[in-house]
Amino acid sequence: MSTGPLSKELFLSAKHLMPGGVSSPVRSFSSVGGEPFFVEKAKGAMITDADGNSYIDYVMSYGPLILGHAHPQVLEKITKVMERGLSFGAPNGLEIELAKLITDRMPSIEMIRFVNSGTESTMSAIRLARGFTDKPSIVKCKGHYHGHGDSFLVQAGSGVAQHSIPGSPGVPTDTAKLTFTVAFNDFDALSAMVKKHAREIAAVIIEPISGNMGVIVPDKEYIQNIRQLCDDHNVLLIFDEVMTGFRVAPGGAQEYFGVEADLTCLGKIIGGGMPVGAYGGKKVIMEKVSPQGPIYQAGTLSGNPVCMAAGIKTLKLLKDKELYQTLAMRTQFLADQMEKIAKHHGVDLTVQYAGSMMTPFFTNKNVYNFEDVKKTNQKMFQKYFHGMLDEGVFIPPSAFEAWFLSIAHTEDLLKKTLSAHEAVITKL
Ligand code: KE4
Repeated sequence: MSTGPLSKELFLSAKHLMPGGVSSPVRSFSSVGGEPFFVEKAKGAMITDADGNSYIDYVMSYGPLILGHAHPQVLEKITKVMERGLSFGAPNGLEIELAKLITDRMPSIEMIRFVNSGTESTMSAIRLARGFTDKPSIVKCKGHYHGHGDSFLVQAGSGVAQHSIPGSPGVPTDTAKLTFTVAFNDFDALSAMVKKHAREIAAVIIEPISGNMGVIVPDKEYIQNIRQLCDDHNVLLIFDEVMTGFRVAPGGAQEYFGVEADLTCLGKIIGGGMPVGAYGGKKVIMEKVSPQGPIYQAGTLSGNPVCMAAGIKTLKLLKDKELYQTLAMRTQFLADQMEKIAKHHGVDLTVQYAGSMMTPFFTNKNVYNFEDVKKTNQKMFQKYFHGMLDEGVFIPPSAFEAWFLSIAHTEDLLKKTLSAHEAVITKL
């Protein structure tokens, strides 16, 4: 499908002013071809482009909008608060309110610092880990995305060294060398790495449930074993729960697996669509953060009242457990039916999910790591993406992303999604 005339015009102007015409690369449709539509408005599970075309939205701003777009109670709360000022550059009570809501649900977080994005939360968390342990290196998993901090934009080095090399121009080799990369879901590889380099490794940072190479849910013992490994070798365990936090369970992946991290990175849902990130964890570690401790981190808009208000109302509306059960049931229903329909039409499809995030992989195998993901049929995904768009369903424009359901994704919208899915599958 080609976009409508107004989106085309907007994209043309945008490309003169912004690299690729977008504020974040995935939005450019570069992974699937074609041009992105420009959004006019969104409400609930629906998003409408500049030419008036509406779609059932499974991007949902890549995770924050578990309550759906423009939830009336969130808007009401923000409006009230913004009339008292947008940003103070001084402490305000709403920071305490959101901090309490988060720490009540994630007991591993005894103390928290607000920032403005997931990238800031992970960047700050590894600086804190390095400062606390006085060790320079970190370990991350291949296929995990922790934002665009230099230490994370790396790729596996050649040979056994596992010292990473820059994954983007502009990342210094000396910085990349301080990041070890290892396959996700392979405890032996991680254990060998940590045992060999424990003296220089400050932390292991992990997406406890992968979302950024598509959804991959590891076995519980994998996560439990990593916890023990870090304890045994004086290495901090950082859970990057920017995506999974308050998404896969009321208390995030740490509740899902029953495993606590030393530090947790958050974003997305805790801002309810407004720019909020946070990192937090054991008091003995967090007390090292400036101004209480020597490890510096700061931010002009951190903790600003309007963003805090959006997060507070969002988390308060996420209070009841039934909501998570409903979201999980609907996600499972959608995933199972999508697989069934594909099988009926002889198309290999595996849909992996956790809570209300899911990813369809065009393969007849389970997907356990980044190597598996790369073997899935990307060409077929591209056709599927455009087919679904033509049918009025907007899914993430990359096979390496997660779909997000919200409480606004009613059974009726799921049925509409499944008929679109069947219409597209038969043409693949
Ligand atoms: P932000 O800086 O984009 O707020 O958060 C970075 C980040 C950190 N950790 C995890 C687990 C994340 O998923 C993210 C951001 N997720 C992507 C979606 N794959 C954001 C979408 C985008 O880059 O535009």
